[in-house]
Amino acid sequence: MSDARAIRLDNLPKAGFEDRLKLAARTVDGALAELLPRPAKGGPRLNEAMLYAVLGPGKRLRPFLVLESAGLFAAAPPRGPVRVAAALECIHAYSLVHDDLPCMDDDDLRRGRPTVHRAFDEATAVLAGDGLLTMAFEILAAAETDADPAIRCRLIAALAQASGANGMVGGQAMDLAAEGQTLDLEQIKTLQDLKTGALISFGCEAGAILGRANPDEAAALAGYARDLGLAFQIADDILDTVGDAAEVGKATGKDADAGKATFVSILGLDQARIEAQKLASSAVAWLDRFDFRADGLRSVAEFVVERRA
Ligand code: GRG
Repeated sequence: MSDARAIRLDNLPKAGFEDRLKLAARTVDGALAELLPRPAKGGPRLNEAMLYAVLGPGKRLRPFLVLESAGLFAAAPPRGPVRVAAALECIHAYSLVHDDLPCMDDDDLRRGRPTVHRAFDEATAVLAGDGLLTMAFEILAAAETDADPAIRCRLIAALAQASGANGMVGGQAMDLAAEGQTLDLEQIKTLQDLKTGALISFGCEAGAILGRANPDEAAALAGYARDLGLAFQIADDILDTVGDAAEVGKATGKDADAGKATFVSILGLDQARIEAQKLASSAVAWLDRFDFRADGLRSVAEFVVERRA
């Protein structure tokens, strides 16, 4: 987006945002606690590991995007957005569990607590991730998500695209393949667009699908999500460089130690901060067509670049 469309973030309404995010987190956690099988037929250990992974103390940013995007449209069904938000958090939680495994990032700490394979064991962590991944689609497929089967199919297809080989899983594969390689800015953008951006985009796309958005509204939300996802990832790289591990809740500096190119290593810290702010402003500008009901989405853009965890 051009700079002309960018607006000043500090003019945006802030009041109530953090409470709104917390309320969304509580609502989605409540839904997740109800939706997860208890006990799973696979036994209590698998069940406990799934709950440990999905109800860990995260921000619930992606569920928030679903709820706020759907909230723009009167046509969204009453229970659908919470269920879709829960399904999206299942996918996100599974990706973190698998990303932390010894065969991937081999991390001991996630969300300020031992990773799932440390708290349980490696096989249980793999299965808990698999269980959450598949649970997400079970949630979307149920009639309670939306009475219209065509809407449910669109949600399932969109989440499969966002999380699969052409989305998050593809981004993770590119990331693994990039170890020891020198990536340029465009290559990093493509990688991160898939690895992190695809799920963030699904959050807004799902709101548009549930809300029966028209093509212009859907395109505006897609533009917002694209810029927001990139701003989020740059902020994540900044946190990985300057963040405090205790506050961030996971090990920091691992990418730099592994010689991986990041937005910070390519742009430098100051320019990375400027780019993140620019993208957040640009994300907000996409929301011009929406009224005050988009204030939650506007505030998220600021939150994403200013967050410390
Ligand atoms: C293993 C299939 C597979 C995919 C892994 C998402 C991902 C791909 C790996 C996570 C690694 C990582 C730290 C990516 C940076 C962006 C990111 C997803 C950060 C964590 O998301 P937050 O900050 O976490 O929203 P919380 O804990 O708040 O939910």
